[in-house]
Amino acid sequence: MQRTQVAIIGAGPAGLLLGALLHKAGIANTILELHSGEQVLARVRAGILERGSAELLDEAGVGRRMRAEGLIHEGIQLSFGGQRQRIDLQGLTGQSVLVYGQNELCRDLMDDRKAAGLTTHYEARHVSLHGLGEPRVVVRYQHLGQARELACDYIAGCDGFHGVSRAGLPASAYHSYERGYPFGWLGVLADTRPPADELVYAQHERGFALCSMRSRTRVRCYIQCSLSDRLESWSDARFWRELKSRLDPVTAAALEPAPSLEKSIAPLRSYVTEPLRFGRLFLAGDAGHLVPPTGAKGLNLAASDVRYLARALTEHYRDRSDAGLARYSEQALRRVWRAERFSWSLTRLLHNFPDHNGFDQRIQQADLDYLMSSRAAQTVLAENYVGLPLTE
Ligand code: RFL
Ligand code: PHB
Repeated sequence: MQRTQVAIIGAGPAGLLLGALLHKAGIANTILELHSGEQVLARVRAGILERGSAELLDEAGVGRRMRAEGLIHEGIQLSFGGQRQRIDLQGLTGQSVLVYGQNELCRDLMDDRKAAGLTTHYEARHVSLHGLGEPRVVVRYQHLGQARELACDYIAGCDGFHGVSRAGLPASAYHSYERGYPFGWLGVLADTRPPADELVYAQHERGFALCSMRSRTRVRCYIQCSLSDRLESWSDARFWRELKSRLDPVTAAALEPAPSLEKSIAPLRSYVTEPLRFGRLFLAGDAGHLVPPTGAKGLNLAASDVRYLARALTEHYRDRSDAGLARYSEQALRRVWRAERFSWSLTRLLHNFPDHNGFDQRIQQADLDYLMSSRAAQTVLAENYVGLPLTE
């Protein structure tokens, strides 16, 4: 039987970052990941880091490439009614955000973990958790066809929305709150120049669109699509045509189509599990909650959960105090719910809801109109977008 202090399920950003922070604090940890490292790195997902998330990566000792290659963005652009208008994040809040791909961040964390000689078992199948209410927990899994066991003090469930950590709990152990949306996002990654220096979020009668980027030569663009849409029916040509049709003329003219490097469809969902602790199991990141990507909050919430959890585990081992562990769920959920509220409201502001009537559409227009005419309303958006402060 192998033994560690903290077993981490999942090598996404939450699991890898937690592993790095625990290692810095001298706490032994082992990660079990369902997929191969290459598969984890092949997923194209988030791109925007709040200051607090970037600082946490510095604290974990893996911020060097992010600081060198990440793009600092001091504003975002809103495109609607044929025009583009700027929200001055820096001017309104004194803060900016960093554009740095989630897979680059995972690569940095994986390289660092390897260099430090820490154990990660990739392709760990059939993970199951045992004895969550007892002093010593055991994780069973299969690796290369062999049954294995890992004994530990605590388990961090960082295995995303479809993971086993939450799924293995009895339904009576937690409550979930959920809101589905009647649409998804179709995303394309392509090597072409971004049509603007900043991200462009577009509200249009044909549906939402977003021009994001990974570098000055690589874009990540999204359009709102129907839940029944299939990738096969979206040729590159059709995607770029549809995207342009939803943008203001200046942005549309600056966008040069290029072959897609990756194309995927993601449904949008809001979801929260309460609590985030079950005996010796703690959920962090998408394993405990989901937000629609409109507010760019998912990865940043994973980082703030992990920050609270790493501090609580450090207090446990270093100071022999369980106060942080007792507070974890409540503390993390408070920040989660604020991000849920923001992500939901930005989704509502910018998307086309098929069941909305003329009244709802006029309210949406009035919301945008008010936003662009009120510094107070812009400050509300900006302070949420750059990230609300972390409570101690
Ligand atoms: P992940 O990234 O899903 O990682 C979970 C890991 O657990 C593994 N796993 C298992 N391992 C062992 N046993 C099992 N049974 C397992 N089941 C699963 C998985 O293989 C995986 O490696 O969760 P984590 O670490 O909590 O990270 C969360 C973020 O990935 C997510 O919140 C963001 O990508 C959300 N998101 C965005 N967040 C932002 O902060 N800013 C953004 O700009 C942003 N853009 C986005 C996004 C998500 C998107 N999609 C796909 C909905 C854009 C999109 C399109
Ligand atoms: C991205 O770059 O993938 C991205 C950026 C901002 C969002 C969502 C996704 O709100």
